[in-house]
Amino acid sequence: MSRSDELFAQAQQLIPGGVNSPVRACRSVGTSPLFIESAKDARLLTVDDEWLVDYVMSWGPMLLGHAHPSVTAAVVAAAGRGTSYGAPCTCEVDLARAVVDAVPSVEMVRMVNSGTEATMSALRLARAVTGRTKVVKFKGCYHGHSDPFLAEAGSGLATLSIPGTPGVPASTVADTLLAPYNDLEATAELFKASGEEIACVIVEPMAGNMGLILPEPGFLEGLRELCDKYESLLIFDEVITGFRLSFGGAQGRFGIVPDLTCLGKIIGGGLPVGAYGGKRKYMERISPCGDVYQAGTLSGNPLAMAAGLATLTALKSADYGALEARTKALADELAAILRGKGLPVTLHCIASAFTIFFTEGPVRNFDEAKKADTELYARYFAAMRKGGVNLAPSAFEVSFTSFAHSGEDFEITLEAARKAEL
Ligand code: KE4
Repeated sequence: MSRSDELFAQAQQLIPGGVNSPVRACRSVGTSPLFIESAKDARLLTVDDEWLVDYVMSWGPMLLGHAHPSVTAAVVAAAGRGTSYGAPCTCEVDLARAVVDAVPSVEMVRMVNSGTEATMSALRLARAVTGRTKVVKFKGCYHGHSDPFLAEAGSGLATLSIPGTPGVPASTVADTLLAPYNDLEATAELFKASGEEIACVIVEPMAGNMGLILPEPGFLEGLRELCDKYESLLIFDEVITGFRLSFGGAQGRFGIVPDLTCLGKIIGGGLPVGAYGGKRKYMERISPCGDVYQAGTLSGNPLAMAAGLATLTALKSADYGALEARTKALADELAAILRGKGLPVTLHCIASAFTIFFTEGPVRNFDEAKKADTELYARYFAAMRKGGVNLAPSAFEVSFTSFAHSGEDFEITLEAARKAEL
């Protein structure tokens, strides 16, 4: 029995499913997780002394690569000054300023501890600002695990949501309206029926939780116009795309300005950080300067702020264009190798992110993404792991590169794909 398997057996006695977040259990690809001893650059070292080229990258945060020297040094130095004060510290101001300077829509920002907290808080703020309760989200988009977002399309009318999990009351998702991603017509229908009650639209400006799906031309612009017309707020969930699609996130790349923005992952440099921000007139409604309550014991934690600031400081001078070109070349070659095996492949790629869907496509929304062959993905996952490559243990996630991925890493990846018997 491997050390990973020993640890997983112990973990399953103590932690639900043996993991602290479900996807890490690797159930959808029919295997067990590998336990990690350490990570450096684009590589993970397992507890069984195996190196893997990593494309999960902690599900997005590690755009600089693992154990980046400036991030590690910042965290170590911060730790020596104490791990939490329960009072403001300089680094909170510095990271807030870095976010405000980088993200076009953000004039003020509140730090929280996860993407879930960020979107949960942004929804509360939008409801307070508009005095309305309904929220529009898109099927297949994931905004964290707070109740209002755990809604699925009910039978009959697409707009009738039902809870996506036990424990969420039907009343909680009664105000959650659903439309297919990239479907502006269906979204306009929701506004036509309930526009006066819609507090906000929340959208991943690049969908990253049903595999990578890009907004079709006019989709985001159309959401902006609908929100303006009905005086609802447009919330960009940039937990994945923030500082990844460009230093200004998806909004910086696509030129669409939302009213509120949710951030996470990269802005913590691997430590627990989320944030929500936007126009000053909205953010000043947040307690204690406003009447909308939101709080957190470890929000703005000095170590997390130090990691985030070191990360954004390094990214500010990073060559996003070069990484995009390298990522596209890798993804194109991977897709060509897999197509060369006679497999149906739809490749979506932007910046340092890509998804290979095992279907002919097109893949414009969740229903089309679900046509992908998940059993084939599981075989691909296993073959790549055997070849020393760590992919997301789900067909509906994104592969992330980083500024630390080397040519050798990419060659190991392509060789694993060439050898894969699928
Ligand atoms: P967290 O609460 O997990 O920090 O963030 C929630 C969240 C919000 N918005 C978007 C667009 C997200 O992608 C996420 C979380 N992403 C998943 C993977 N795609 C996290 C992985 C996990 O749940 O373990």
